[in-house]
Amino acid sequence: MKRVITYGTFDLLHYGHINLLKRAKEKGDYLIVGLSTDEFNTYNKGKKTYFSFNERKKLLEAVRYVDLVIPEYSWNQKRDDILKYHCDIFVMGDDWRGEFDFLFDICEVEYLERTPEISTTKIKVDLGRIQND
Ligand code: C2G
Repeated sequence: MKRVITYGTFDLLHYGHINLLKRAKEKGDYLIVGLSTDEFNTYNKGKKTYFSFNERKKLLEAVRYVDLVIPEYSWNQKRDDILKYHCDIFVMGDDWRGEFDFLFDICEVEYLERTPEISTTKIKVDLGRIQND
């Protein structure tokens, strides 16, 4: 069984996230998602999420490509996670290209093209415009 792992905040889950998860799953048989906790988002990523960790976790667990959701609480847990869950491939969107090459010694590292035109930020801006129209 080929095990794949990826990480993210996945707030306001959208088709760009789904495209990433679909392609990540296609790289193997089992997909683990390291989901950023509320604390990690606030204090380490400077991200304010609309949905809480538990709400985002429920949404991801409903996605057919996702087999397991684990908490991401630190920038430094990836190596331990990959070893603990015996992951063969680490996947991230290519906005992170190069950032995780240091994991090459324990697994394959693949950066997949981001889906253009969609982002959580764009959704928030567009919704803000609609409200003000
Ligand atoms: N993504 C994508 N296309 C988009 C938007 C996002 O392919 N239009 C991908 C990102 O490249 C990332 C994943 O979807 O691989 C999750 O995106 P975010 O929730 O924005 O993740 P991020 O905040 O980049 O957190 O330790 C790694 C971090 O937790 C990654």
